[in-house]
Amino acid sequence: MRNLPSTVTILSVPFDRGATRRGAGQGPNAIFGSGLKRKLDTLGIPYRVEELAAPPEMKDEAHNPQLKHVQEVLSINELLAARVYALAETGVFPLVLGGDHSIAIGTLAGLTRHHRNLGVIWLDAHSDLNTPDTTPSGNIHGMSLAVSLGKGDTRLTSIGGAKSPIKPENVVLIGSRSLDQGERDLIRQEGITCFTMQDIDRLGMFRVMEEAIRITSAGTDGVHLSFDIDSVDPKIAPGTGTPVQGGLSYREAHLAMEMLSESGIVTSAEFVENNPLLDRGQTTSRLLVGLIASMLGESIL
Ligand code: NNH
Ligand code: MN
Ligand code: MN
Ligand code: MN
Repeated sequence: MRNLPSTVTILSVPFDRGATRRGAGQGPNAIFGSGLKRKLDTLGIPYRVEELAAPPEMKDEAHNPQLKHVQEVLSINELLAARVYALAETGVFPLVLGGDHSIAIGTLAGLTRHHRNLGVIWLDAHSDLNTPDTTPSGNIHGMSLAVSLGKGDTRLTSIGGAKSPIKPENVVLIGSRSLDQGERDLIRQEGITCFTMQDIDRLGMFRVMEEAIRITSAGTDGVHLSFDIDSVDPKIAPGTGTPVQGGLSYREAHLAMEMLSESGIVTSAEFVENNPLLDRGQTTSRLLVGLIASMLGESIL
């Protein structure tokens, strides 16, 4: 029952200017340090590794407290969008390692140049649906999904050139438990499917994932997994900048990855917000290696 992708390109994105706390920029190296390559070798998955150069720290000419470090966010995401687009065109599986979640802007911009109708599974304690008008923090990592739906600052929404923006009916949020008012409004207004932690408690992760797989694969030409490690409970995944209690258990997170692998629908993925400076040893990085392996087809039996 193993569904292994034919070839993977790992794009390491050491960028953390989309968040307040620094450290997620060291996330990719921590994941490699916890044995990702060995794991892929064991699974027999051919892969290549590329690292995007983080932009130099720029002086924000017109500093906007509602859109912090926008120059740097624009610069890394233009690079990332171009790279992801090229990879998707050649048919390899792009596996992006962050970095904070603002890099989803570039990943999705690149993907939606290739896919006309992309499904998105967004596993996160948050929904990242803020805009400069609604953001409580000014941090762009809290805006990336809104940008990918075409909402927010036009410099951000136009990254990657002409593309097909994500359609709200192709998006499923899973693990939500910290939503801002503007985000709740947008979820309702756009009719985005949102499985909160309460839904997971009531339905169980198995049914939630069955639904998520059905919704994101219906009529789409690809499915992207955007995995924010803060979806997992901070007791199990302490190495992240904005931990929120009451998250996914170890098994719930793995079950989600295993079901995605079995379904065979996932065409690209990103794993973000791993902050080794806040980790307890390598707890979070090791967990990520296991989750990535499950998503790529590792099975228990
Ligand atoms: N919603 C908050 C904000 O917009 C927090 C976002 N932080 C995240 N998102 N880690 O996944 O600032
Ligand atoms: Mn393709
Ligand atoms: Mn996020
Ligand atoms: Mn989050």
